[in-house]
Amino acid sequence: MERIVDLVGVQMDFGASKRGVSMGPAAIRYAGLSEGLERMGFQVENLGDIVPLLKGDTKPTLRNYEQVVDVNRRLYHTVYQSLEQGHFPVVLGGDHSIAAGSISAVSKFYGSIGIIWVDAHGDWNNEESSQTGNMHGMPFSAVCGYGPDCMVDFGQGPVFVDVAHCVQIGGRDIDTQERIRMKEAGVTIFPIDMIDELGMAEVMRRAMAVAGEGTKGIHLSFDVDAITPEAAPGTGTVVHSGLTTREAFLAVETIARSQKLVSMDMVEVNPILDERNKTGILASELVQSALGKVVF
Ligand code: 5AB
Ligand code: MN
Ligand code: MN
Ligand code: MN
Repeated sequence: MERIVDLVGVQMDFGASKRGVSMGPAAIRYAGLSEGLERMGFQVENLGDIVPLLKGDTKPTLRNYEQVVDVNRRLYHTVYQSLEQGHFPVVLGGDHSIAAGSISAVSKFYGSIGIIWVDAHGDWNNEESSQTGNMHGMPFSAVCGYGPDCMVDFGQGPVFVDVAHCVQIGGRDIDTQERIRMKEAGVTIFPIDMIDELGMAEVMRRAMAVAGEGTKGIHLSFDVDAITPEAAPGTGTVVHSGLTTREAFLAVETIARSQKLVSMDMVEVNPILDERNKTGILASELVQSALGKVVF
């Protein structure tokens, strides 16, 4: 039976300070994602893009929260329906605030999932700990029940993800309060220096055990700023000395081989800051590899 991949873009940049990441879905599509997935033997259903409201309420601690919450609610329903149909949802961002809606749906559908969060950042702030009020710095905390609840509670009775099955990979720019909150919650963290020491292969073996054992599936949330800026310049919050492209591919290839992946987000591609769609192409290839594209 042919597996069906649902591609859903989210033209969201209200969760970030810089504009332009809303054009990420177009850039990843332009790089040939559908065609690549079809060559791999998938049937691809293009669900189009979710477009945010033009105006909405805001507050200093949760910037543009009305638009962010509204988009996450709509994305929640889209991803939930995709899973109900037995499809594999791939969410293209857009800023990372959208992971709140996508993961909420996956968690509600399966009851028990693991999360692998590949990112230079922790995304573990809430309205009290955040220094910026930018909601793309909060989704990981939100889906685990550490707030802000407005990002994940759409009246569906949210199922929070158990932190015991959550892994952060590639972290190297974590806020002070955020670090304390992540440690207290008990997230398994493989920051960049630990990847240097252990090598990505060993990190992924450990990550798969944490996220995969005792769960019904794994959700991958991949922020392209995890990758070093020389290779992935097209993103709003670059941090020096990140993952090499091969480390990034090894991570997603390992996840693919486990056959435990049930959904994913590919986010934070900003075409305005990119060089000839380098980051868009990389994002498109990483999605294909996460879905099992083989090197040889
Ligand atoms: B991204 C920062 N920690 O909370 C904050 O790009 C940055 O989705 C968040 O990982 C970066 O605003 C969010 C300073
Ligand atoms: Mn992020
Ligand atoms: Mn990031
Ligand atoms: Mn970013």
